[in-house]
Amino acid sequence: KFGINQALKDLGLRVDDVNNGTSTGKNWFSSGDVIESYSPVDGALIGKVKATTEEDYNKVIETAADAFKTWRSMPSPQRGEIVRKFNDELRRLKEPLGKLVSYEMGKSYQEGLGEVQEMIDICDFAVGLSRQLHGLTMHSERPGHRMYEQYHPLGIVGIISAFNFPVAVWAWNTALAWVCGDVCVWKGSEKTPLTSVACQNIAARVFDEAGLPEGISCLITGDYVVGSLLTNDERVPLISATGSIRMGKIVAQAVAGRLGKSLLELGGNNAIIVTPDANIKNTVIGAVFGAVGTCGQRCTSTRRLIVHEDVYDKVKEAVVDAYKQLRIGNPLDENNHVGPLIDKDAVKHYQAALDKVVKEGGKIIVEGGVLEGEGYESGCYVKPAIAEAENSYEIVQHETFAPVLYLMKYSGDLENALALQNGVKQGLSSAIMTNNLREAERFLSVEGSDCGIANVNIGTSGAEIGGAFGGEKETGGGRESGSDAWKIYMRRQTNTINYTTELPLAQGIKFDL
Ligand code: UN1
Repeated sequence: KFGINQALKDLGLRVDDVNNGTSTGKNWFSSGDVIESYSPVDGALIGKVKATTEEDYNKVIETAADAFKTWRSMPSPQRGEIVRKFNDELRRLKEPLGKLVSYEMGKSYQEGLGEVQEMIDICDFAVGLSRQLHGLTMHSERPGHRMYEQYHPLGIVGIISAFNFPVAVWAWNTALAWVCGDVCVWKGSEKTPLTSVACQNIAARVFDEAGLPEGISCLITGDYVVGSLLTNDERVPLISATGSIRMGKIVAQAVAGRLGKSLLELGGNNAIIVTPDANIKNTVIGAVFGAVGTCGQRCTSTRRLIVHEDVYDKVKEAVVDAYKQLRIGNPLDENNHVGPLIDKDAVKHYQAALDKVVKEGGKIIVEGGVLEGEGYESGCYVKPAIAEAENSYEIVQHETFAPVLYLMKYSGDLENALALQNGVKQGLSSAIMTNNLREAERFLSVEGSDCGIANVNIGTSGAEIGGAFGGEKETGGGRESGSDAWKIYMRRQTNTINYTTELPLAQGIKFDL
């Protein structure tokens, strides 16, 4: 049903192999415990893969290190040409891959396709970038000297990604890292192992057909145990990790302990400020998509709606009304807006958040609950909920990866809304809905939003790949995807060349021998 077996077949995942836990992709050696992948859509076992053991891991890293010697010497526009070929394959396989993302992760098919589109977009970006890895040139203070800087590949980039964007976040990293001349070792989420294998197979085939060494793209599978092999490994100069703040703190300390580089994309607690000058219709679309899209499991999901008292009742009514229209069910059925949460653990966290907000004094205005009965057998379908709450509540201060939206009121000046918006530890995405230029500019000013992403008249989620993506404070400070985010994947070198017959010293120092 919904063509899942066909999608697996199109992606080269042989169903019987996958089901026996014997499936092995190229450039991926895994011989450890079996990881089972159950779909949150219908609870079915989709397939099994084996976890990477320490021995497997070392083999992967050696293969990657070996591949780096070839890859780093290839001119970057030629590396870009390989990324272009990889992108051709993504375009060809967009539908089956989008379908597998939807089925294994639970986001709507539209969003699954959207995620593959993000992969395609970042690859296009990377191909152009492959001719633009510019350094600056500068004027030397010494006569007959030239100074410039250049960027060299780093080496092995370790990528740790989360279940919620099981393929796009890998691509954001790997497409840039590849044109930069790095080789990648990817640990995808153990909750979505098959999408990782599917991607790895696509990449491996492209490299293989180009006669390039295996190891430019590597996959390791498993939980935090295999992740910690990567984060503690001195052979891996950069770790790019996406996930919870808790995970990020562990990764950051491990990597800092060996003075490696880390790029962290951690939790958000994203708010939309709705001012008296907001367009209410657009506010509702932005807020509802932001809160319930991907079943509230985006790091950019809208968690808080901060509404001015003058429009509070109107906005509240419109949003509550919109929630009544939401259709919850199989995400592969395009009539549904909201699919399941990733697993039953996530359902527990969702329920605990709703209990907690009530205990702290919040008022539920759109009832939540776990859905049962036909079509909901997996036990992962929940009703998106809204609670009126105070920003200071402990539960509001934390990111709950579920469709729970907190509604709060502000009065008076925008400054009061900004204090609420910035009054959390996370700093990923933020938005203001207003037609008032002064308010919009204040929101974007130094006294405005403290987040890595600040939007005017759009919601908090749905960033395009062209901008640098990431956030401040406990979100981790990393930037990936567009703009100049590529620089972290390279090492910078400053070069000074003397083309005279003398050796003048800098700062005019005399040193006569
Ligand atoms: C994430 O949730 O980890 O802006 C990334 C967005 C997406 C990416 C989200 N383009 O919502």
